Amino acid sequence: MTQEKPPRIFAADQQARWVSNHAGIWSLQGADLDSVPTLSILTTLWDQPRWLEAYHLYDKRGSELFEQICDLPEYYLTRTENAILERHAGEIIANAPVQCIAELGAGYSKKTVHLLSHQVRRRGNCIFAPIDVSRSALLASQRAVQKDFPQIEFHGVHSRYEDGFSAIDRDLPTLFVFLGSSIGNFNHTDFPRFFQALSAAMGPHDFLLLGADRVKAVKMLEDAYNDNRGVTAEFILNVFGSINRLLQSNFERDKMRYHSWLNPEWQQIEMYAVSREPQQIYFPTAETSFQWQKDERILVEISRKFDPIRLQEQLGFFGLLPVKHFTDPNEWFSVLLFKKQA
Ligand code: AVI
Repeated sequence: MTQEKPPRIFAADQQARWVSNHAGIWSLQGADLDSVPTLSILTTLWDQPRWLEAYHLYDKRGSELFEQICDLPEYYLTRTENAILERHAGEIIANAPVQCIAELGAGYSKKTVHLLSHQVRRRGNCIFAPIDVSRSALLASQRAVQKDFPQIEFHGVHSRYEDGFSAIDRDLPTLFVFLGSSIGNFNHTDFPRFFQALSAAMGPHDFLLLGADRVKAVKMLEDAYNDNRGVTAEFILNVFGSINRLLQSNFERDKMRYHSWLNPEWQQIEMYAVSREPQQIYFPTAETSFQWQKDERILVEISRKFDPIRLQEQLGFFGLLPVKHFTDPNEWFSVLLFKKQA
């Protein structure tokens, strides 16, 4: 463990809680990022209907498959959002006078590079604090950012979103960045909980930049989540391999298929694993099992689609005031800038 002094991104009462075991990467002392998944998996699989929380999808293979999804011709989200950021990063940074950029679920921080380069150009310096539960993603982000922007102070925060953003000093003007329409993967309970916690953690000089995929024609949406090459199906069904490793369960890839559709009332893509035959699923570590019936669906992920104006109004109730709305020529995707109400 390296004996680094916790950086000034952390509030004074948080400094002692964060430790570094790799220069520039911080973790909460004693935090066990693996303890919650077991309980989450078992409780949601015993719900009616059965479902899973989306974060289980991102084991090593899942993260690789998601990277492949981002490059698929049908999956317009990543390239559309990237083009919006490339075009408007200067204006975004001009409207958000901050010293720190904190990215939630940073992944490899590919799109954020546009913001970092304008921040450096305009203000000369910057702290970049990606927050991610994946250590390998933080290390990859660190390598890329330190190579291209040696003047940026990099502090990777290895934690769940809420632990990470609530530790950041409220007096340090910060732009929180949450891209990729990841808010679409929150259900109707997690969504308000997330924005309540984020807004409470934000200081009076803070901003939020949010990427949100928009409501649009059914075919385009359904194709984006059911690609010709079957990468999305592989990504969704891969979660059961990861559950098998964690819980020594016996889900079998060959005994399930992928199904997705746009639920028009909820304006969300729903992604399911469907059992091809009746099967008993055992969880030896928890000494329990359930019968997965033929054609019974497990909801693995939802991806909600948004009306940007309504979203702006909704976030106003959390004390987040709209500053600017950026979109692409087809109006497929929105990047929204908010300011925390002082
Ligand atoms: C990460 N998230 C925003 C993606 C989405 O579009 O909802 C996850 C995804 N699932 C299947 N394809 C992409």
